[in-house]
Amino acid sequence: MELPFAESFRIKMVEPIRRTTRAEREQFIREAKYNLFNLKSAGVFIDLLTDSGTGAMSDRQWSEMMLGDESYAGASSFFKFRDAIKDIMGFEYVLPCHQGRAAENVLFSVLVKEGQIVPGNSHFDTTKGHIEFRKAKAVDCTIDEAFDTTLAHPFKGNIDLVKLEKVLAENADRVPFIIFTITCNSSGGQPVSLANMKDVRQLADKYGKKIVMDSARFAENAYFIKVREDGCQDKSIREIVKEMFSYADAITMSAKKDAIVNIGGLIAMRDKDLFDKASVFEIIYEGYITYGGLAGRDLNAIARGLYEATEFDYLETRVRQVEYLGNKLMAMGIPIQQPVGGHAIFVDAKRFLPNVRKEEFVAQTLAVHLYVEAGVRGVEIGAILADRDPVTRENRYPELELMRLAIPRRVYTNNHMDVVAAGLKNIWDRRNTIKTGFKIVREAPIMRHFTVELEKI
Ligand code: P71
Repeated sequence: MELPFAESFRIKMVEPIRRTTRAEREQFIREAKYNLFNLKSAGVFIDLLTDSGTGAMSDRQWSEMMLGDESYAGASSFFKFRDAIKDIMGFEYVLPCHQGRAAENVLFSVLVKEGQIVPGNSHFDTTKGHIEFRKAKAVDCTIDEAFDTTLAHPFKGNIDLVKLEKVLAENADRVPFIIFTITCNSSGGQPVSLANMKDVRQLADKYGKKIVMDSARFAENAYFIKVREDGCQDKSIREIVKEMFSYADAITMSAKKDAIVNIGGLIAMRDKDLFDKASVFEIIYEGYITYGGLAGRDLNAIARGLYEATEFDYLETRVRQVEYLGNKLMAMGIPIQQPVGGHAIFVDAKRFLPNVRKEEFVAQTLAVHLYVEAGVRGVEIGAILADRDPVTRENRYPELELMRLAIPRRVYTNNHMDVVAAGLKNIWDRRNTIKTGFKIVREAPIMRHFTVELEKI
């Protein structure tokens, strides 16, 4: 008999979680104004709100926490952090930051000016937020295949070269850089191929532009390259990572994802001049350049996490759990973004709930139903997250209404995945009875999804 696949870790410490009753959940979600961010985590059984900062650190990472050097400047922890980034990613200059959006804030303070255009592959919302906050524009150049959830394209994070060249040709002097988000969160945790990175590099060189990579899930991207891209099967994850970053001038990273820590982020770059300029904003916004809002112990844990996340066995365990849930849902006929991404399952809410109008927030409606049904917290990646147009203030309705089920790293077992699948199946079976969604009663002027308040229609 062939031995089945099993996780490449065993569990040394556990944290109890509590099942709640349906009546409790109905009350909790009402009190939360139907915004899943407003729920107390104690009222959530399986928390798939995000894979960001929610992973389980390894025993090695915890021991690194004890070795943290908490000196204000020049701590050994900083050098451990810097050397790990240089070794794995190949960048000379590094600035720690307290998380991903802080890295965006510091780097974009140098690079993005009013009236500019930043093309990329479905920018993440904080990235777009930091671009738009500076009165610049994010232009999505993702390949069209990414927007058809039924199409099993292996690299749905790729940039469409024709779309990109059009932006570059028409706005040559208004583009400060091109941004790749790896993996592309907004299109479903979908990877970018090495071939696409190489092609975009050539275009960038033709127009004299920088490439920035938003690298929150760079290791998952490298895993997909290894298993899906022609000619890459025999390359190691570390070799692929080196090659990916060889096409970038600078990166921002939320270390809360693929560095498997609870807090942290970074900027890395090749150019000393850019580093000097970014250091000024680093000191204003984050802290001194050798700690950037983090404790020495955090820097140590990130350094160790970067090595663990770039081991094939870890990545295989990680991505196969996401696939496990995805395969179960597909077998039930539930529409999800295919192929399954690296960190999450994205349920196609428009196809799941065809009777709910887009103005009533389809993906949010599905997420509320799933919480009430099974105590599972997902998140809306749809019209609420897409926010209003900064100029017209009209609601933006994105092509895809997705409910994301993000799976924390090394946290849940496949039994938990079974509960998620069964919960969704129950809703799927009564989907035709769900005809109405929600209306917004209060919202913030930017990034409204965190604090929005809703009412049932
Ligand atoms: C995710 C997050 C965290 C999040 C953000 C907003 C709403 C809900 C959850 C954060 C990312 C990301 C990419 C590709 C930059 C950030 C910001 N993702 N780039 O997916 O996915 O990083 O949270 O550390 O500031 O749940 P930060």
